[in-house]
Amino acid sequence: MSKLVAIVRTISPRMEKCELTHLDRQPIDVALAEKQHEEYLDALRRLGCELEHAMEMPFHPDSVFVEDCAVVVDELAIIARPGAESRREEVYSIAEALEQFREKIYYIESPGLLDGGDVLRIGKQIWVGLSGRTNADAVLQMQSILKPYGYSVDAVRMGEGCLHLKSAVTQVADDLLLLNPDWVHPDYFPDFDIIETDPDEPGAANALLIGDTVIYPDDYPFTALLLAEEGIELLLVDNSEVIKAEGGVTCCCVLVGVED
Ligand code: CIR
Repeated sequence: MSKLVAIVRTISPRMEKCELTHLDRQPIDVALAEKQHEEYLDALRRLGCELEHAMEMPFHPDSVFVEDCAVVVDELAIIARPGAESRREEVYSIAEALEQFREKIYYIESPGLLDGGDVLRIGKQIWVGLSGRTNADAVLQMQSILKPYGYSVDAVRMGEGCLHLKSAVTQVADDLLLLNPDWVHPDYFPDFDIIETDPDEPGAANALLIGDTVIYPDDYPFTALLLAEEGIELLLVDNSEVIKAEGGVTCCCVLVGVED
């Protein structure tokens, strides 16, 4: 039997001081963010995840975005080296949380820069976005770590205005991707069918597939409708405060498959 563990972390009371790259700063209601985060954790539990809480980092505004700290595959974990200097310290407590689940833990080393949000993995295929946070050196390091285990690792160029690869494209069913064509070219993913986000909802490509269900923000109703029309089962969450911090639904957990 295998189970899915979701490594998560609480919202920092300083979340309104978060890094912002493409969005204007708007006031963040931290109490509302905490309530929405609880609902998100409930959604993870409802889909069968066991939660593992990483050490709280209240002085790190972006510390809830644990996805950026690590990339986990069945055989090993890779600890990222976040592109934003303010976020570099966040990774160590995630590495600590991962030690109980993976024997082999690798670290992206300088001059490599990698945010986990730039890594899309589907089976043995891995794509790494060359963003403002992730560089080609990190892609080379990922390749040398992962190729011996049979993974392909391909670099992806992205359009202006896109923070991470998974802001631009995520998996929503076995052979189906949700993708914003202004931010990433569909030709990178020849083996997959594509649903394009609604043109009025550029941030709408970030969805979190667990089993056959997609955790999805109710903040993008037009794209949600497109997904529902495709027959995709949606578990809608209100994600307004995380979105103001330039985050999405994938970024608040690290999913780890674990054999019982
Ligand atoms: C940042 O700019 O690093 C945070 N404010 C948002 C990070 C979101 N992470 C993600 O999408 N993987």
